[in-house]
Amino acid sequence: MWFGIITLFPDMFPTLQYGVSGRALDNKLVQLHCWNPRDFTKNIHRNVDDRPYGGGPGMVMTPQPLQAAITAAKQSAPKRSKVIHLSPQGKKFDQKQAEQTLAEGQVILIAGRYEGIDERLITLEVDEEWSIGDYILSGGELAAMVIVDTITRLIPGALGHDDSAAQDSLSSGLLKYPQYTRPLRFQGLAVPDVLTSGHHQAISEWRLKQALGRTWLKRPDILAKKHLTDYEQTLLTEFIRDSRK
Ligand code: 4G3
Repeated sequence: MWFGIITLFPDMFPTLQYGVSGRALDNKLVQLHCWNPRDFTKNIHRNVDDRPYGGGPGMVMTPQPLQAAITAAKQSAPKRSKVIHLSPQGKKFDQKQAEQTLAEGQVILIAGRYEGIDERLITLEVDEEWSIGDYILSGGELAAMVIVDTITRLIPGALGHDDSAAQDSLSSGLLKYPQYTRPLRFQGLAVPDVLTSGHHQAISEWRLKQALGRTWLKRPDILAKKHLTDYEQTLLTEFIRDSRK
């Protein structure tokens, strides 16, 4: 997977050198390249921003250095690459979008600063706008890192064990079941007996029931969109009945 990042702060991205994403970078499963618009300025002061026409607070990123940085990124991309602007106005980034982008193999992410970027740059160069959630960041870099991390952990072999990302929460369309490790009792609380029974089918069934039940309790919006098999519906009905006694 190839990521091109357009950012005034490329030094923020070594944060991805930790954990799963760090190993994926080391193993060349992921390539991450930054282009800094400041390196593409045509003015002697290397300015990348200016005052908004019409007045108002703050500064706006000027289009020329951004366009030149995007052109350089496109030339270095392995294939024709979608250009994404990270913005609170964008379409919500989710697990499905992550899977689709992994299938495409490359993406260019624009991380804006200040009050935003000149609208004409968006018109000319941006294919889509994505948001990681309904809140405002000081810049698009943290949003870009969230997206890189989410896509990276879907790459086959990126998780350092044979566990498939397909088993993760949300890939199944459900929240994760509860997890336990040693000790068997902690502060008076026991591990559910079924998990120490050695009965693998019973464990799988319990976990699916918990995943369905938690999703019903905490994210009914997710459950409403998901088709349940007869078996899943039966387990959920049992969970709901058990939760009422
Ligand atoms: C506006 C993304 C804001 C224009 C970016 C950059 C939140 C998100 C910014 C612009 C951001 C998000 C930077 N804040 N929710 N701030 O994904 O070009």
